[in-house]
Amino acid sequence: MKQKLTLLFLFSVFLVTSCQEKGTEGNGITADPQTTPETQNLLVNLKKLTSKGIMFGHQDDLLYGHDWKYEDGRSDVKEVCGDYPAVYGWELGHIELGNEMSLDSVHFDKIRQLIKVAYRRGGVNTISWHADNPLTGGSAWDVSSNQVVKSILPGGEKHELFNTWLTRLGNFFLSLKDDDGQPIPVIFRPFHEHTGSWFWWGQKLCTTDQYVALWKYTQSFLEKMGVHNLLYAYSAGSEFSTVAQYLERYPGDDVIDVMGFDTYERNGDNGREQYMKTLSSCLNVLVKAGEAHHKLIALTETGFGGIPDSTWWTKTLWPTIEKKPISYVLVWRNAWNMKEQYFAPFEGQQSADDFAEFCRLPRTLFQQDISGVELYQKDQE
Ligand code: BMA
Repeated sequence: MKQKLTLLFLFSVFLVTSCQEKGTEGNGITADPQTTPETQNLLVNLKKLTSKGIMFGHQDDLLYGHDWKYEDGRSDVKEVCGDYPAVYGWELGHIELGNEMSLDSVHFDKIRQLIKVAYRRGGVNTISWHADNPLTGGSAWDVSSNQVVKSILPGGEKHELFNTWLTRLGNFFLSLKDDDGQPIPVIFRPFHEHTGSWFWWGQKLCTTDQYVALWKYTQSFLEKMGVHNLLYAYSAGSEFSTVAQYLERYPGDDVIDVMGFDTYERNGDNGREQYMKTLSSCLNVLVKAGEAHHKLIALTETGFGGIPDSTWWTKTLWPTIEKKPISYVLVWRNAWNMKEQYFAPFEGQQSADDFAEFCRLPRTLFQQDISGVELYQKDQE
């Protein structure tokens, strides 16, 4: 009997410690069990906000626009509809190299400063990371080797280099502080569009196990650095048609907070029909996956480059997403130095009036619609 009790005791100790090691005891809210209260509040409040509407997001909105860069207070979106987006996307590619400027020629100091501005307004910040290829030294789009992910995992020849890169990334996250020195929560969306094969972490460039290990390693590295202001977003391309396909490389409920995908309308025959069909079917799958795993869902990137359709916002995008419980829709950047690359309108652009109408819809949420919501405060209800 005594022996049995001892065994039982030892087994319980094993269970408790292994749960603690894996962090599975959690806080019941976010994937990282130690996230800051503001980050937890953000996730809880974003989930609630989905009943009110869909937030609009724009990549690099405050940094530059179609024909300007670094002008305080400016935003192409605001100039067209009178309000800032509710969600602000930022890009950290080249932070890993220790550079002062990103791959899009933007100073990381400026990004840090504007993340703070957006946070002060009560907006939501989300960060993508087109990290260079650590094995070849090429860009994120260098898919010449399928050994890259393997090479940066423990035991791989570029593992130490990757640790250095993650340290630089983590230091940036640690530097995001409000006026009181408290960490600013952000949604971190690395290794995105992995269902396609155009980035070194893509479908044909690594195995499922390697991709999942990459996520887990990254998250635990950042946690060990003391980074606890992140919600982690898993964001596929549109190459899936079932929940099983969507979740094929899902790192797990203990890693991910937000689920999403990226898809774009392209010029060409049936471009609009094709886009609406893909968007709608992927959203149906995303809704199911989100419900099954109790995750916040979002259309993490979309748009129609150059917006050659004057009613795109109210006749193509909105009818396809309006009934879905997504948290936000983010359109990509208006590159000041590439005149054809823009995804939000600017004054005089052919879809500007339609965008202003889209902004006025009761269920599209821009900055003023969410400023009163206090996304980072604990709900008093
Ligand atoms: C891409 C394009 C590139 C850019 C990259 C990272 O989709 O916008 O011009 O460098 O995103 O922001």
